[in-house]
Amino acid sequence: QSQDTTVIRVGAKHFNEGYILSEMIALILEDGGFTVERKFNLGGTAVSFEALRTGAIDIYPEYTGTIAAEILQADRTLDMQQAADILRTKFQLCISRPYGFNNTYALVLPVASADKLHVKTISDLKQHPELKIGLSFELLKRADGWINLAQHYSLSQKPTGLEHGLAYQAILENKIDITDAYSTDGEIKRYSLFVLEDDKKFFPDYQAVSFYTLSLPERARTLLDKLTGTINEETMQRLNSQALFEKKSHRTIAQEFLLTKNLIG
Ligand code: PBE
Repeated sequence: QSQDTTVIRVGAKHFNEGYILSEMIALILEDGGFTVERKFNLGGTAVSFEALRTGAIDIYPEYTGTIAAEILQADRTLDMQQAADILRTKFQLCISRPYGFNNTYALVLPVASADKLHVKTISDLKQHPELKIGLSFELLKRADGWINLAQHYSLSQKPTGLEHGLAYQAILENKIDITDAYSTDGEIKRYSLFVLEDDKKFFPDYQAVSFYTLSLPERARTLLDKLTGTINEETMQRLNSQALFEKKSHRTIAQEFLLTKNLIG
């Protein structure tokens, strides 16, 4: 294997899936002979994008809907080709083809409560203004987040903010009735949560992709193309569960996945 002297700095957003996907990127590049620096303790979307834009990192995994709605602050009419053009000309950035899964936001509540309240869709929440909603801090302020969601569905609840990692515990302890889930979260199945249908199609598609600077070596991009179409929603949910319930490290999870798929040697 040829040794490349280029150091590639890989970033990660702060949640299990962010770390697992970033480890996959790092491991594939290392397997291809690159030296990788892991700069994983970044934070949310704003901080990670800023790091990429200013050249503090070269690559991190992001989601198409997040790029369009939050990073570019675009309305729904912008398609991914147009988004790619703006990223290239305005920021010298690029996105890969999708890994193969959509990780969308969703509102969830315990199956038992959904049955009792007869709610199946986000529209149904209109009948229950008394419900206590606790949402990830980021979702409270994002363009594809609460303010526009509440307007889209005419909802009057006043949500509180909480750390996404603690939201499920808060639901289990009845501190809140509803929270936002990420659709590939391992907790949804495990805690028997009901996913309310986004019946008025508020949330965009959030396809996971590599988000990187145009100066990333061509050979690195080719290596990373191996991830295209290899992870579906079920697989991502299973990998996230391994971090949560089997206490495996993000690196081990990523490595086992890549070895099984013959994506690293
Ligand atoms: N998402 C779900 C969010 C969090 C996970 C992909 C919509 C994001 O990271 O942008």
